[in-house]
Amino acid sequence: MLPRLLLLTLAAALVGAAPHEPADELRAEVQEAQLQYKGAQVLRVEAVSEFQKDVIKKMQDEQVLDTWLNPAAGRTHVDIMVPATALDQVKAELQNVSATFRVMIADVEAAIKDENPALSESELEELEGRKGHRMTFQNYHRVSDIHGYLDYLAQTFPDLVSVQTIGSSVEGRPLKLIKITGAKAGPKPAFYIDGGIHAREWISPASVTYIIQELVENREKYPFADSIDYYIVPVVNPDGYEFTHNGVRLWRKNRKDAQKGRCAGTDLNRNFGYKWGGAGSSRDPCQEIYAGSGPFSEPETQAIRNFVSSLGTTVRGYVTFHSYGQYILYPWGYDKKVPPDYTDLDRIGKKAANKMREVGGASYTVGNSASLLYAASGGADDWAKGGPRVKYTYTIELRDRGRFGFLLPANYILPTGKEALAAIQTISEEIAATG
Ligand code: 0X9
Ligand code: ZN
Repeated sequence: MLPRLLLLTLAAALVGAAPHEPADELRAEVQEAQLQYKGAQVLRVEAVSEFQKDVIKKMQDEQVLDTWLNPAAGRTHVDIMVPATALDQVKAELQNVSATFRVMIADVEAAIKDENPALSESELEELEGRKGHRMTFQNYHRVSDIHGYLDYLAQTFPDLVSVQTIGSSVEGRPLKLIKITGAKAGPKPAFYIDGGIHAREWISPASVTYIIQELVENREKYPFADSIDYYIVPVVNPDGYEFTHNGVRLWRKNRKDAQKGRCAGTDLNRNFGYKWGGAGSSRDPCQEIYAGSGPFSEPETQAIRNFVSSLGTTVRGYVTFHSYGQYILYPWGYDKKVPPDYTDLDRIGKKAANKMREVGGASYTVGNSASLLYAASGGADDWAKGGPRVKYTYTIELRDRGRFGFLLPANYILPTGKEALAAIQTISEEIAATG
């Protein structure tokens, strides 16, 4: 943010120390961000022309604002979060270029307080005593609850489920993967699913955990699952996710170089090694779309690459869940091009969108990632399609369309989880039918 230096100084004064030790720097960063949320607003800027887009992009590059949602085909608005200190300046700039806007979130700090009435430690303990785990779908949970639930499932359903650690995050947290084995004998197609690449998109790990619950604990409802081996990582970026719970709610990247103070983090969805470093990614560590020091420079993306590659050609599905906007996106993301089999991806994507509307009520738009949203290189989906050549590769942007954005209240977890499962069901049925 532009007034960053000023805020850093102010934050340092508030914590009572000049930021010289790494811990002080971190505390200052957290304090700074929290200050920025007080009175910050999310604005929806309508009918964005190329010129108006450039003005917003310049303010984004200068870190005056944070773009939450970019314009997409057939939808010309852009959502931006603006700290209270920059509101006058940004609104004046927008008026200067005749851009109209309306306030979507009037106070980001208040929206953060409202989204997740967290369970107390005693409530969580009661839950654990009664059910054997702490997971619910009425609240967003910490990584330890989500991982604890995976371990509970492995213990409770040993014939169906196994849990393995496929690597460690920058800060040493385990990257846990659950395998849910299809009951059918013989070799089966594999389906890789993940969530939580972007730390602030809380609905993603919550929905992926819901999918896991359904495929394991309510298995009889999903006969297609007998023909498929699922490999699911609910939290790809546990460091970033934890940081959004105990530090900066709207953090996006991983926590690479967090100890160095300013400009930590790599955008894991720009770090995959297919067309790495191209359009829509940045070499500047201070940017939200920083691609990292090289392709697969991060342990989190390395772990996924190594694991998925180890499955060989059996992988037929690859879905990575994000938010927000309600999109089913297929490659390519690096450029406005489509893979040769895009008609299959489009057909199954549309089938999934119909099923999602049926079960959850929300409308999802289907299309090629770069054409529908924007070009962004180094994404997980492009690597899955371009590297191991997984047939049904998608990025799904879950709810909502901007009313709450990343701050989607916890009572939306169930309907959104049901939609996410409906998408997985549609893709699974296709994979099961075609082998
Ligand atoms: O920009 C992204 O990484 C994704 N959107 S998000 O708002 N969740 O950050 C979209 C990624 C689409 N896929 C590629 N561009 N490869
Ligand atoms: Zn995302």
